[in-house]
Amino acid sequence: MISELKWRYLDNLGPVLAHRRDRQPLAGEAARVVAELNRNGIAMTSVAALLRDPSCFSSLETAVAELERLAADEIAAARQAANRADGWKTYLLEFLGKHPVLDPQSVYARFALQTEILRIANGYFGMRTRLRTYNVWRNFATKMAPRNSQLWHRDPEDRYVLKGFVYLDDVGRGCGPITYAAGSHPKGGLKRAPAFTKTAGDKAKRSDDAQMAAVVPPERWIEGTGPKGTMVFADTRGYHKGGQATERDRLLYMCMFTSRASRYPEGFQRPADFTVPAGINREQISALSAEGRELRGLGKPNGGGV
Ligand SMILES: O=C(O)CCC(=O)C(=O)O
Repeated sequence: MISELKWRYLDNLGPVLAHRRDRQPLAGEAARVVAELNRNGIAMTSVAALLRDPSCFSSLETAVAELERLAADEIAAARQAANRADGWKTYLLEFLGKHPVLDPQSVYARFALQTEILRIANGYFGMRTRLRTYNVWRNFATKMAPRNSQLWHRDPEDRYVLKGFVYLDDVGRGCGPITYAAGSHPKGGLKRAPAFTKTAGDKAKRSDDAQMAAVVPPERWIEGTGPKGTMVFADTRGYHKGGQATERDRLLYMCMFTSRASRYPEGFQRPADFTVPAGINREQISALSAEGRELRGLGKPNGGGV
């Protein structure tokens, strides 16, 4: 409890006050998503239900199709390597590289900074959040036993870590949907941690299904299956696993938000001459701020688009 108070009111006081000063009440689908996140740590919605303007999703689909066309050889090679057990997440290809260059004009940044998404992130945290990374993932279908992030784990980057996943193709059970132990997020008050196995070279504690089931029964596991356009928001400080595609690849866009106080380096490469684009609002400026400092810029009143 003390660390929650310290995190919120010492380490993040500025973002908390800015959020309280400027926030507009959440309504409709965004309000439902935040309520469900608060309750379970995961919430599902869709582009059609959440976004006022679906055009950014169409632009995302177009951009990803072009990436796939340009990287066809790399994808084929990565698919060949996906069954190798001797590497880190060989089942996953990150289209924008491990550390994408932060480009606020790109569709990948614009998607994450859409008003509805940022309001969900800020509403869940109760403060202005920072966008820490984005990427496009292709999880290759393999026949191997679960490993790395396919086993239950919690993400380390902050006290709350909000990831948004947007499905660029249908995700059924055989595509390795994210699976979440409802109520295991920091707001859920789970009392017991599961037993785990440590693997050489991996800092995370990872649990198999039996170990997880001893703490959160499988009836409380939420599987993020859904058609193209499904959006999943999850506080990945709660226990989750995913990406173990067995029948068909999974293709999705992901973005991640933390508080300003996260001690982890951001996932981006931030260009030395990075500047805030004109015409964005204050929540978006905060989300694009670098570690340890706020970007300067008056910004438009919240609610403007990117
Ligand atoms: O691939 C998934 O569904 C889960 C991803 C994951 O474990 C993570 O982002 O921490």
